[in-house]
Amino acid sequence: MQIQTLIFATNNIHKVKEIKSVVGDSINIISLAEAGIDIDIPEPHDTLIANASEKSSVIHQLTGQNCFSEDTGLEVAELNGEPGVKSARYAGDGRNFQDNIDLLLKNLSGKFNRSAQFRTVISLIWHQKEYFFEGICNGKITETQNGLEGFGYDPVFIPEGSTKTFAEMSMDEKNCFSHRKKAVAQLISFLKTIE
Ligand code: ITT
Repeated sequence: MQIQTLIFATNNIHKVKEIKSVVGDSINIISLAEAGIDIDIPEPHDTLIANASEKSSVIHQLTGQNCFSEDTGLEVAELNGEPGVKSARYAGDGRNFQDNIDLLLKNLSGKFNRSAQFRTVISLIWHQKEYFFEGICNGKITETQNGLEGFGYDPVFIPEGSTKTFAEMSMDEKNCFSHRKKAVAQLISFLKTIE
């Protein structure tokens, strides 16, 4: 079986680690840093799919290589789907994980419905054609933050079927529930079908 190589159009090292842990040896994933590409990829759109598409297109135009990107949002029911596509910059352009968590807990303070979902959209550009894959993880937002693993909103998100936040889990445990893992599993299956 031939191992496929894909550039992963992200500057988020946590995403790179998680996705490499899911694909193992099945795909050769090259991060932007490993490809020597130093670029701040814009995310100007108001949907995950459009932003994912923008990121993969920018890197495809730059390199001409097969590549993929993903855009992820935390969608909270009581906040009408916010922070959603604005998850990285919820509390401002500083993109600070702790500030984002603090604002989220403040906006949910006193709210009974804590339901939320993480949603990941992958845009794959494979031999000039674009394909999309989606993964969703349902769960709830905690009252206080717990755990030190992971990144972003992990300390305040408990996936359905667990009593721990993502930040209290190892990467392998998070992968049992994760939105990103579900989307990547589809990407892997797709690449297997077209070999
Ligand atoms: P790239 O665009 O370079 O891929 P980014 O961090 O800007 O990296 P996103 O716009 O997709 O990526 O991320 C939105 C934010 O959502 C991210 O910065 C985290 O704060 C949060 N986030 C994404 N995935 C997460 C996860 O699995 N666990 C916790 N928070 C997550």
